[in-house]
Order: sequence, then structure tokens, then C-alpha cells
Amino acid sequence: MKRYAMTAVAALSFTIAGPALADDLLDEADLAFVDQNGDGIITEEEYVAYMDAVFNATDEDNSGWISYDEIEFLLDEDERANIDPNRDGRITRAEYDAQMRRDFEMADQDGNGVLN
Ligand SMILES: [Ca+2]
Ligand SMILES: [Ca+2]
Ligand SMILES: [Ca+2]
Repeated sequence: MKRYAMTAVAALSFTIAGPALADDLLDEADLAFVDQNGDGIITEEEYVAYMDAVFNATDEDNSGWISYDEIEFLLDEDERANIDPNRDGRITRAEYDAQMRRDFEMADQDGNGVLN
């Protein structure tokens, strides 16, 4: 479980801060965790399944949204504004998904729909 929590933090950092930071945070074990079939390529499907698990792990009280408290240790004010555009203090699933898709597109630099 500890391993998983670390991975969740790394993935959230990826979502919030972008792939450059993810390079530093995600070691090979983390990548293997995301790349479920171990083919060295992260498909959008694998990415979404993984980020889905991260959302559920981060939403500790199962409220269906991530409160600032739940990720307080991770975010400064600017980063919160990015992931919570309407600034209601709740990162809803829709807001999270929107950010996640932007990240995937940004990380997929050659636009082939997979991360490799
Ligand atoms: Ca794969
Ligand atoms: Ca919550
Ligand atoms: Ca919000």
C-alpha cells in the first residue's frame, strides 16, 4: 500500500505539474505499474485506468471530489487554480478528467495516442 501511495502522489504531480516533473518522480517501478501489459508503451486506456485508481485513492473520504485538504501537501495556490478552474475548493471528477486529458495530450508529443 505504501508503494501505491507513493505512486499516486507521483501521478498527481504528473497531472498537476506536467510530464517534466513526472520524469523525475516516476521511476521504473512506477512506470511498470502504469504500463499494465508491460509492452513499454502507455496507451490512453492504461493511462485512464491508472488515473482513475489514483483519483479513488486520493479521495480519501469517498466524497466523489478531491478537497484541498486531501492534496494540501502537494499544491501551491497556482497549481490549485489550474486543476480547480471554478475555485470552489472541490476538484471534481470532471475537472480532474479535463486536466488528465490535457496532460496526456501534452505528454504524447508525437500525437500517436500512446506514450512511449
Ligand atoms: Ca502497455
Ligand atoms: Ca474527498
Ligand atoms: Ca471545482
